[in-house]
Amino acid sequence: MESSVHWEFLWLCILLVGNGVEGEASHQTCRSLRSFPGDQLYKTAYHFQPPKNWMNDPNGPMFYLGVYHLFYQYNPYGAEWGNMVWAHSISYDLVNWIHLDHAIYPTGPFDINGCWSGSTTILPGGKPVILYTGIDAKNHQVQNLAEPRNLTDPLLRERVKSPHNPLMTPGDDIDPKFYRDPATAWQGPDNIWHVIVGSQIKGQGAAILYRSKDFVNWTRSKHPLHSSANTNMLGCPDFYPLDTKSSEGKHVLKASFNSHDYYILGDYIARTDKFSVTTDFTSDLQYDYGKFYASKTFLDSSTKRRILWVWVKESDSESDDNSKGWSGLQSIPRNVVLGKTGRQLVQWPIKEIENLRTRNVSFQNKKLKIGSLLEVSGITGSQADVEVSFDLVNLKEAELMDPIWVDPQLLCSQKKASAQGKLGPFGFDQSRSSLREGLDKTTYGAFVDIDPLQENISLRSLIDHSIVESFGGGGRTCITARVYPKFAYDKEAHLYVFNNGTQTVRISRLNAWSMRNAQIVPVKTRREPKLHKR
Ligand code: DQQ
Repeated sequence: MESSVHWEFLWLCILLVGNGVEGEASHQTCRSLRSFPGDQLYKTAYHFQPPKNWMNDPNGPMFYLGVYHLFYQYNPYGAEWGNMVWAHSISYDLVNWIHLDHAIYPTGPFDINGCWSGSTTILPGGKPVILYTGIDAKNHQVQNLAEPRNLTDPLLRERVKSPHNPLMTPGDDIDPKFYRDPATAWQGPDNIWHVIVGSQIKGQGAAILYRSKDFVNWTRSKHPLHSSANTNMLGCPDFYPLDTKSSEGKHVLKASFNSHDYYILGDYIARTDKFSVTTDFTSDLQYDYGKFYASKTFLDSSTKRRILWVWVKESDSESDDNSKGWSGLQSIPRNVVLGKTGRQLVQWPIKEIENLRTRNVSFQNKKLKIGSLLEVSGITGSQADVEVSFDLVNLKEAELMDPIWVDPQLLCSQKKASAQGKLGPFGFDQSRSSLREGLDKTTYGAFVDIDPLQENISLRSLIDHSIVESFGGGGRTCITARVYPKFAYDKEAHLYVFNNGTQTVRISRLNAWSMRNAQIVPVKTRREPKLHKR
């Protein structure tokens, strides 16, 4: 963190529903306590969710013949993980979705125990092919290929699996439990295909590199593209260039481990097949410092955007999920670019989501005195898009960074939003709106690399019933949280801006919108495939 001022001193807060509000309202909301229809209360209105059951990783997202495709890990039989298939949905705008029949499900010895995560590669000429992990008859992880049956169908409703499956199997030095999640492949200047597969070898995370002339016969390279003592199983690797017109130069390598998605930036030289980095995976560089795992990007060829999808898991218990009948959702797709400093990525919700904005409230230049709490009324607090920026009236008063404050998450969990600093605090406090017992109420925290002498401090939050996705400093730092309000839901949800510091701050601008529902509907195109519950 090299900016001159750090956010932990800026004790400004925009807060979704205060705990006091919930407590005071308790005697008026007995109705909700008697029958607690969590399945409906917490279901999102404009985030992607299947109609029921368990969902996890996004798989093989792509744009094909004018249609966006999202596949995802899905359990057709219940709200807990298991029986993995690739479910399939399509969209024309990345906001409204149509669910189709499952795309990939167990059919042969190479995937009979499950079809796990993988990626799409668009071959020259435009054919989208899928590499995915199959759990074979011996419960080993192997890599398989599936191709569309009919390339003229923009919905790509049917696939054929390669007669050569499995194409890749773990070598003697690889534990078959740690060998999965093939990334999108890329072609070198010599036309050779390259792909990485996530693994753990001798206790270190490894992005194993394979090469192929024909996408069917793959040879393992002597050295992984990257290995790391900082990770265990290097899950769901993603490797992509930051220049959308080149397959060389500055690249991102993302790995999922310890429940978070970490990335490193480095230079990839195609001629030597070397990815050189100056640092390894550390907690400093994460896509998101909240609930966010197993993400996957794709290049949207229609707009040349790199788009990021991610699984946002629940923070409630397994029995809550079973009574809700569902678990897991996808973040709003985010556009990812390299930030101006070149040191980190910047993410922003795709602009199409703004089409759902409706009733608007906005104001400018409002002073927030010490201890004040300002309600943003006139919009739906439980389903909103809020942008706010703050101007520090008296920056000279900011506290200096204490060198022992190296872990922002620890700092935020110790201080909480109500602890009075000089300028601050700033952030959402998930526990305030989730008073129910048995929830994971981790307080998230992260630094934001900004210079408040040069720019205002900004925060955008997408609020959708049980999820809050927040983007600080124009997307330099992101935190996603799940919330399960016991009282403050639907019309009872209120939105406040507050200042718990000892200095006045100014809201330079606030713009908030209620959000309409996205249309997410099932369409049955053919009969449900026969699945064998395990
Ligand atoms: N989920 C998949 C695996 C992947 C994990 C199985 C990450 O392929 O490593 O559902 O959440």
